[in-house]
Amino acid sequence: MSFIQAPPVLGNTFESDVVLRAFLGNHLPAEVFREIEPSLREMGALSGGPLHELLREDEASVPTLTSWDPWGRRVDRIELTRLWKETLRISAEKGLVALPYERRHGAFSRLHQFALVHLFEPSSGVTSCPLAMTDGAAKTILVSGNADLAARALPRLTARDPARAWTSGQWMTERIGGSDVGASETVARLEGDTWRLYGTKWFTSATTSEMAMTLARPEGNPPGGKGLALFYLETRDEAGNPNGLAIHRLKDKLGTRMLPTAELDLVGARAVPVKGLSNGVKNIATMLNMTRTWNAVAAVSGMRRALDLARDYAAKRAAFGGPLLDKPLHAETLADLEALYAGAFLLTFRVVELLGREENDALSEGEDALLRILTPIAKLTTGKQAIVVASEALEAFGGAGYVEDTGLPRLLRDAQVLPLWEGTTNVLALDLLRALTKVGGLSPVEQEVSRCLAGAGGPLGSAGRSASGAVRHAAAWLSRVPDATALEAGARRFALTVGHALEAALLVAEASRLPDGHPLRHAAARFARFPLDSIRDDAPLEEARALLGAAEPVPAERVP
Ligand code: MFK
Repeated sequence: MSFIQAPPVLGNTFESDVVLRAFLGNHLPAEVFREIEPSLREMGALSGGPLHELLREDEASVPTLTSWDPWGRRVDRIELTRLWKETLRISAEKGLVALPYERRHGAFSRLHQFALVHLFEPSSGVTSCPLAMTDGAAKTILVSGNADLAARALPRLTARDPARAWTSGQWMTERIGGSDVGASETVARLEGDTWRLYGTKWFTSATTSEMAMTLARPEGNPPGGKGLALFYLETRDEAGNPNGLAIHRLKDKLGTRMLPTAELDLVGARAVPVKGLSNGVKNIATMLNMTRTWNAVAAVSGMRRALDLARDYAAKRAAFGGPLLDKPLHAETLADLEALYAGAFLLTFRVVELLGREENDALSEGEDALLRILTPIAKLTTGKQAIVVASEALEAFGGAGYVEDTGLPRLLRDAQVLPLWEGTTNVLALDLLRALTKVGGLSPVEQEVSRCLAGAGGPLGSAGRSASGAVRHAAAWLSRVPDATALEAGARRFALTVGHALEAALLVAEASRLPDGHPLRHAAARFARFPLDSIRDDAPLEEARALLGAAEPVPAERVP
């Protein structure tokens, strides 16, 4: 019998996640941690066990669209995969959206929710997408002050009974713009006393959702994002017929393949304005900030899963006379990825912690500005890191990482969406500049870094100096940048520098609270040796333009 390699296996993913456990131990009151620990242990067992097995069995399944019934009636019915039906049921029962609205643990309810999401997400087949939008819709309706909508939708969006629970879509992208949402072409017309929407939405994720939040321009409104209004619509009427919607087709995507993403026409869909008849972009920003937070959690949970598999494989795969884990270069490679994960986790869960405090009126002075700034930073920084970790994890499996039926390529495909949807890296870098203008500069970040580094000595002290040096450089660049063009051109390098510096600083803060030898202390020291600072003081835009050939657009009639 020739050699057969044992595949990687997962254990209880809560018990094996040293970073999650240390963080919760440091940030939750002991009685809250005691109360929620059984739910986390149960989710870790489910996600590392039966749910992961179901994901592997159902790996190749995709949702299907049936446009017509046998008698010629338009039905536009989407059939979900087996895993999706199961994970939607589980997520309702476990309260993955409901928990922060029930507020059983006050400001700590968000930590409980997102710790569960972190464990659930990697085995969910990206059900996290509709859950993120559902959470975003619930919060947006809640803060809009629209009592009628709150009474109708909130009990459904936060239901724990799967038979009653709704999910929500977030339909923004049109053919004309995914980033430049203000250019949207969808029109809202008041017919009698009902608003009806007409237009095309080009990417509608989780199109099986019972409701959606969307943008449309009331007739007569000016162009731009201010002229749009935020609307609520239900996708089916009482009889189950589509509410003025026609689904064209489902997208054939690189990843998130179990997630039904449709192109659809709004052909007189009945809709209700959520908050006035203008300022649609501003009003949907609450939802965007929520889904961007979910995005960061999905990024770190994907990293954890890739590393769990790569670590287990390295322990059992022998080459050149011993396990891979004993090879100095393999150990170095995986350790760097572990440090990346730890930094990304702490940045993301700092946002989660602040979000919980904001929703329970428990923010300290200046922390509202910090939350506004950290949300785009966490989204853009972790989205990029998730791809690095997934790609390296695949490489750590050699050829097996490139073969579909190992399930490993999915890790990379699903990571690739994270810097792209909910705003690309560049859009988020520009959002950071928008946020800094609103809050009056970078000082909330500088204060956060100082707080993190206070009292750190020894190896942690030198790690802290790397973090503070990078933030100082970012602040200096921001104060010296000559004009708006140079500011925009440098925005991505600036944002990533601030993101990496914050991760390093948060690692130092966390490690300082843990005993010598704790893995997070090693992660902090290792992370600070990464190049944190990517700002270039002389990055002439003319050079970039010359390099691109200052391309004159090819006239449309010459495009083949
Ligand atoms: C597991 C994770 C799952 C995640 C779910 C994925 C579901 C997938 C569904 C999608 O992909 S939906 C598509 C996602 N699309 C985007 O994220 C849009 C990306 N584009 C942007 O974010 C643009 O920057 C933006 C549309 C906001 C630009 O629009 P405008 O009209 O040029 O914005 P403008 O004029 O700067 O801002 C308008 C107002 O909104 C301002 O307020 P004021 O009027 O008071 O000044 C801004 O401050 C405010 N605003 C904008 N972004 C904000 C914000 N406020 C708070 N937070 C923000 N993020």
